[in-house]
Amino acid sequence: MGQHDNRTFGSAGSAGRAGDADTEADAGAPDAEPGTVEEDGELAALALKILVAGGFGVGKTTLVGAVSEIRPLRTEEQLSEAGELVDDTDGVDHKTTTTVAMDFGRITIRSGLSLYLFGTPGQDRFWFLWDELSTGALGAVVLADTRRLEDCFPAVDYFEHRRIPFVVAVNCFTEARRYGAHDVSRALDLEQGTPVVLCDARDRDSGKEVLIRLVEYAGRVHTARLLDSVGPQAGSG
Ligand SMILES: Nc1nc2c(ncn2[C@@H]2O[C@H](COP(=O)(O)OP(=O)(O)OP(=O)(O)O)[C@@H](O)[C@H]2O)c(=O)[nH]1
Ligand SMILES: [Mg+2]
Repeated sequence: MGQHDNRTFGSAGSAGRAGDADTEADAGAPDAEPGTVEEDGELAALALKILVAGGFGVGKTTLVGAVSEIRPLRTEEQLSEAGELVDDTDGVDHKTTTTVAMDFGRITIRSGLSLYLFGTPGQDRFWFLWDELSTGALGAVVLADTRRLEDCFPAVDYFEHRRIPFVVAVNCFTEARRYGAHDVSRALDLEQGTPVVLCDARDRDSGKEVLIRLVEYAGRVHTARLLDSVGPQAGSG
């Protein structure tokens, strides 16, 4: 995997284009490039690109679908016998489909601020898509299931190495034992300050809260980096 370092705060980069993916719905992607200024001088809605990542079957597609105000684009395919050899479906027996390219949705957080949501595929064989999907992302949500916490290690590693700010959102499946945010943070050996939130991926308000936490956190991280980059004299004048 390439070592891209693609962080832009306030820019959605190559966000928002569904391309020619074999999709099940028209995602309603906006015509205007995200994060731009309208010609009449009005500030266009700021659109930020957010990734929704995590292990197989943790609820990424569910989360994007729950919060999206447009009909989400999905690229689900049946889990096949051929895929059994390469797909790790342990612990997710009831699942019959899997994301093979990406999910796409959009949510307006407040007037003038929208998020474009890109759900990643959960299977290892689609890792090659991650660099493309993460280009220009403000930050990421790493969904976790406490019954299979190790499944989100690769996503945590991925974002830490690329210095893409992320929050860990524990999807509280009813059957799963509850753990506090602190326990999850320790178990994942997260860098200090990385937020851990508990959520229900099926619930719109819950998903929205996760996204707001991420935007606030990523905003702080990017601002701190910007101040760092202008040196110690910043803020002393
Ligand atoms: N009980 C419960 N079921 C959930 C929850 N979130 C998702 N599910 C179910 O779990 C299954 C997996 O959800 P998906 O959203 O497809 O998971 P995914 O992470 O997109 O899966 P991949 O793309 O294949 O990696 C689906 O059958 C959902 O209905 C949850 O919070 N609670
Ligand atoms: Mg999915």
